[in-house]
Amino acid sequence: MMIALAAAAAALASGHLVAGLLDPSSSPFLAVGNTAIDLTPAPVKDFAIAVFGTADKIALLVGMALVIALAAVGAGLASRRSALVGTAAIGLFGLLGTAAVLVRPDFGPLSLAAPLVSLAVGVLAFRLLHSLAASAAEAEVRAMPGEQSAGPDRRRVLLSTGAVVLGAGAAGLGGQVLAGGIDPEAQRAEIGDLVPETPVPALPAGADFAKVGTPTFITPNEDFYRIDTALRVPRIRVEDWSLRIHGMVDRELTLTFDDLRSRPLVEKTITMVCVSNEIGGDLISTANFIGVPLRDVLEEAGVQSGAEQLFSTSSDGWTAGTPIDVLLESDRNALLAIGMNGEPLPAEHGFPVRMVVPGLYGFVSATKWLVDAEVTTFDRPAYWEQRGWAREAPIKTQSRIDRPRPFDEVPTGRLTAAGIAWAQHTGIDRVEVRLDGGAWQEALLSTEVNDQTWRMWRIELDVPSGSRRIECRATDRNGQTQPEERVNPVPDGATGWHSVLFTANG
Ligand SMILES: Nc1nc2c(c(=O)[nH]1)N[C@H]1C(S)=C(S)[C@@H](COP(=O)(O)O)O[C@H]1N2
Ligand SMILES: [Mo]
Repeated sequence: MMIALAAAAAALASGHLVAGLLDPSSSPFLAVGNTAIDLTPAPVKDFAIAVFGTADKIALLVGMALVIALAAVGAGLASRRSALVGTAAIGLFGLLGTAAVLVRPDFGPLSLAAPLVSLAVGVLAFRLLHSLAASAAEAEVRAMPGEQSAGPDRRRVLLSTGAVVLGAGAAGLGGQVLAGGIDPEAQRAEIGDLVPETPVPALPAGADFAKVGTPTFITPNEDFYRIDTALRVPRIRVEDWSLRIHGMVDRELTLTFDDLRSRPLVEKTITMVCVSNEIGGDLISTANFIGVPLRDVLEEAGVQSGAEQLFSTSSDGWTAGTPIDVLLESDRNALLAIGMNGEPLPAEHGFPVRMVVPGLYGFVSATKWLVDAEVTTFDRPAYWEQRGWAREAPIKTQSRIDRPRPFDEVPTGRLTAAGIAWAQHTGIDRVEVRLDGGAWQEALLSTEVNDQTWRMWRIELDVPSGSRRIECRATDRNGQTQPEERVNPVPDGATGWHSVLFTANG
């Protein structure tokens, strides 16, 4: 049992080490995890995001490790007599890892090395320890009571197993360190602060109501929500990075990071939101994005008639399809972004280059670690469309209550309620609030920054003592009031009014 566990650890760790040396994303353990993410049905993924939030990836890896350990224990127990079962089990897991690496979108000729080494080390370690243990047991049986046995003894088996576990630990750590060879932080430091030629105007006074409980208008980079399918944040060397724009264009373009940086950079304040955001959820954030207008780049390439979408691909093979007509709108301000709040993009937010399209949910527009952009028709479904989500997904008008919080206890009487509302690219016209299903009252809105961003609201309410329910609803500049009907995020975004239960005392 111990032997099988040690062999499994050795297999995983050696694969991780070789992957660290040659091609970090070919680590069989991570590849199985990534493939699991890609194959997971959307509802399960949504559940994982809802339960574990941004810790969903850790949860997956820990779960995988537990499954492998259990399988190893089982195989170890079944291998008491013969090494066959254990060898077969390790071989099976090895092949699974190899298959997972094979189907990775960034599969390259060197990628097979890691899973194959992993398979070989696993089988070898297991057979070696197993035969050692077998002969130790045999020697013990043969030895006369009180006599020293002639063959290898238990101690040696234990020591060898320990050595394999230690070796596995070292190899695993080595793999982590080597995979970290490209250090995004060092590269970001080298790029330094980004100074746009057209910066955003200074934030107007009264842009947020943070003092009464709304978020700050600009979300600090470290607090910006993060959603992606990447178990290991892609690490891209800036010098190696380029973006190919091709397909239904008159002139194919290949842009390097320097090409982008040497263009006149613009800065735009944009609120991004994830389609998986539940009513009242927090998958929404705002930043000053710095970059190159995507529309200019598309016009240089010359979009041909009949083109329907920009099919963008990340370095780790994730894809999004964005309607071309949206990207070509003169007031859309879609960006090839290289900066966020004055700094180069953080690694988790797409370093070195990502797309940002105001007014569209991230899954159809906000490709991080962008490396390829093909102008094409809608015939080709992108990552989430293949999994049952919508092809086109404009952001729905929404609002959220931040104060009071659910189950707050507040003093009876005057209460300041506050929250946010958003209708990117259309703008918020008004937010209304009501208590216990009573009459709607209009809230005070924060100063508008631009129509691509969220807006904060606040209102003074008279709250009688007892259990209370507060609701809010927003109306956008097209006159559309958000519908009361609750609809789940799948396939194109949740609807419904946010409500919060609280108690007034005294
Ligand atoms: N490469 C890549 N880009 C991606 C994704 C992804 O899984 N992989 N997720 C998208 C989704 S669903 C959203 S909501 C936004 C989130 O961007 P953020 O993590 O910077 O907030 O990125 C988009 N870009
Ligand atoms: Mo998303």
